[in-house]
Amino acid sequence: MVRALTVPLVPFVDALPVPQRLVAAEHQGRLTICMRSSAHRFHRDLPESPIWGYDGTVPGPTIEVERGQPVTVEWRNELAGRLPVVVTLAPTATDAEGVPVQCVEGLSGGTPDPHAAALAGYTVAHLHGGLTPASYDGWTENVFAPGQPAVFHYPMDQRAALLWYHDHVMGVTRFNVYAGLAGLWIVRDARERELGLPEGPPFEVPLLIQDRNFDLDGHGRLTGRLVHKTDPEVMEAFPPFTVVNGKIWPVLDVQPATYRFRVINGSNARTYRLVLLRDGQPELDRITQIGTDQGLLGAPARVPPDGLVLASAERADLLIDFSDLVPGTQLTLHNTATAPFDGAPFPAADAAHAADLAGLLPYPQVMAIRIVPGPGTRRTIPAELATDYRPPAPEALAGAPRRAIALVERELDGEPNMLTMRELAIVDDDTGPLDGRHAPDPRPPRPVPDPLPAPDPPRDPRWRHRRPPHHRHRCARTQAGRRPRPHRRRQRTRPERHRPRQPQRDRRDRRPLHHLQRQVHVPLPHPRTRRPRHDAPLRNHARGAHALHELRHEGDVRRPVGVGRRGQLRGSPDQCRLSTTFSAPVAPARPKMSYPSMNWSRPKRCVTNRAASICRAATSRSSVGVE
Ligand SMILES: [Cu+2]
Repeated sequence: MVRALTVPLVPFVDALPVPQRLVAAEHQGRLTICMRSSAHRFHRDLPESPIWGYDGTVPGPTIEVERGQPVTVEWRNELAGRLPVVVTLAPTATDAEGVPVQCVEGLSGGTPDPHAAALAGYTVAHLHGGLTPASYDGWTENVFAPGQPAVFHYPMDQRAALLWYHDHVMGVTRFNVYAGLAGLWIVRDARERELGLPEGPPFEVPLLIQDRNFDLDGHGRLTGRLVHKTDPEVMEAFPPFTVVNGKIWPVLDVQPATYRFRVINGSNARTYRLVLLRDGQPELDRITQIGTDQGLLGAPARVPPDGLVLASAERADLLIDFSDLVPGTQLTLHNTATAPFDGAPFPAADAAHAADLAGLLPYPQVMAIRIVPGPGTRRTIPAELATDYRPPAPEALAGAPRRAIALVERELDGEPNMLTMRELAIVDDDTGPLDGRHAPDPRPPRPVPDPLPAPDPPRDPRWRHRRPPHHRHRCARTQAGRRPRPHRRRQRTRPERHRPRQPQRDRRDRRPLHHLQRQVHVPLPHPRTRRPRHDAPLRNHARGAHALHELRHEGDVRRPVGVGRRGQLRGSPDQCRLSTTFSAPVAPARPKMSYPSMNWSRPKRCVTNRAASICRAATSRSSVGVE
């Protein structure tokens, strides 16, 4: 029997927790973090949830480091017991009332996955965004067992930015992160200090935004046990409750001053479009974006008028001015992005009413901000921010080779589809403008190559997914100016849900690949990456950075994009339209990259108009997208 929630949770009753700070310089650059099984209360009215956490907390401590001061972390795996998450696949996409099961609590008739339930605490820590030697990067296969420690050295030779560390185990990253294994990592540098930006509490506040769901007991009460639920139509989990720093819909008290928020979307798959409201009206003008994944922008930027979009693992450095507000004023942060996010616009003025069951967004609330008495201090924002980063000039790109890489959905007979990355074709170096558009390929269409056998034969279909949750690696740039490609919005309405199942093709067409709506920068390998693995700090980027970085890391998407000879075709450009090409100078005689240990197959079919592309050759260490 499917149980229903009888006691709803009340928003904005828990104070926003600020994770414990761990300043590396105060520990001579040597830190110890223990992964522990523990208990955590996600909401005042919830029982404690069993979790796995770094130092036993959700999120883990926020590690703060200085650029140029190496840090050594001893990661101790002290996890005990089995995965504290119930993983399930609901038998139907909607419940008896036509409500999508992912919008509701509990298992929705699904049975707990015995494979997930049997997972012991094997783990590996990965610093997302770090320029890290391969041996310390936390590759998905480099797991260590409960009881084992691992000592990782991080050079921290990179720009100041908000990074995060999280579990990275092959195939189960999404479950381990969901269980709580995530924390923030802040790199600071001299340039930031010159700007006098808020640093540390109370005026610098990290916000780790995630979505979670919980089980119900026989009386419809939340038990606190974490539930990772998917359904037959949506392979990612899009849990209903928004959790910030480990609390559902918390509230933060602020003084009438300018605050700096280090925001990261740490959800497995959900994209957020954040809108700040006061009395139901958007107040986005209070927000100035000063940084992104890779640190400070060149200049401050306004957030887009319909809200700040953050995909999975994406970060934003924001200054929000509360200095003109009187104590007692309350603002709320709302999410207007449906899931899977298709880029469909939603007016910020309606953000208070953004709830959309069909869009797997039952609760748009994220958190509240309450003004309390205090000295009013308004901060002047410098017109120039970063001085150590310049995008490549168009002239510098003039002679650059182009690579075209597409995200394509690979269809598998009798099984869920998978999203993969494919190199499509080489675009001539000297034709076509480098304006972000793909020049039409004058060559006649080529037949799609026959499929090759997949490297890993599928096992339990529930462990394979049509659209894996993932996050991408992006370069320093602002949210503004992004323009999602036009897509039909998912039009599922209640009556439609009761219609007979449509053919697979049509079903998928109604569910556009939301991952493709936004530009993704993926660096291509360069000669440095050919060094032997043991002494190649950047080799990881030759391998991992070509792949979409997803929280599942199973098979295809983690596979490197093969960079073949010029003119070699691995896909069908007529079937995989490119939205963007981007290139940068590389050595003309760039050697062919090969990955003898990595076997990869071709897609059975590329999906028309579903391919976005990125092509980017790494020109310098600082421009390398990192994971
Ligand atoms: Cu990551």
